[in-house]
Amino acid sequence: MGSFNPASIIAVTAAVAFVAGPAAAHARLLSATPAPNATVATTRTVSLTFSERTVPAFSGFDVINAAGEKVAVRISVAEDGKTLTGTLAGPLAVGAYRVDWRIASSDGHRMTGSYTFSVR
Ligand SMILES: [Cu+2]
Repeated sequence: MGSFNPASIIAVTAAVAFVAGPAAAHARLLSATPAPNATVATTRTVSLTFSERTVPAFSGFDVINAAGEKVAVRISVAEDGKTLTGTLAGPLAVGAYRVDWRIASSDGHRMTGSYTFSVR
């Protein structure tokens, strides 16, 4: 117990996080704009908010039009790691869209999901 050992503290923290993991840090989609199943005026941004911090390197989404084509989108992650905002090159055309999302939460769990919305 004499010398301070950062590695052992990290190991203990990791073990506690592992035990507490599934209930404590499993991310799920809380809300999105446009909302799932919504019909909205055109928009240039799509944002998704998750219940836990996501790992940016493994998190993102695609916006797919009715023809099955991906719409170019530039994604940024909020400082709290929970909200992913995609900025489109221009306003979305009228039509139906699907958002396919994939995230990793800080406990290492990966999740995917999808929802649709329409632009009128
Ligand atoms: Cu989890």
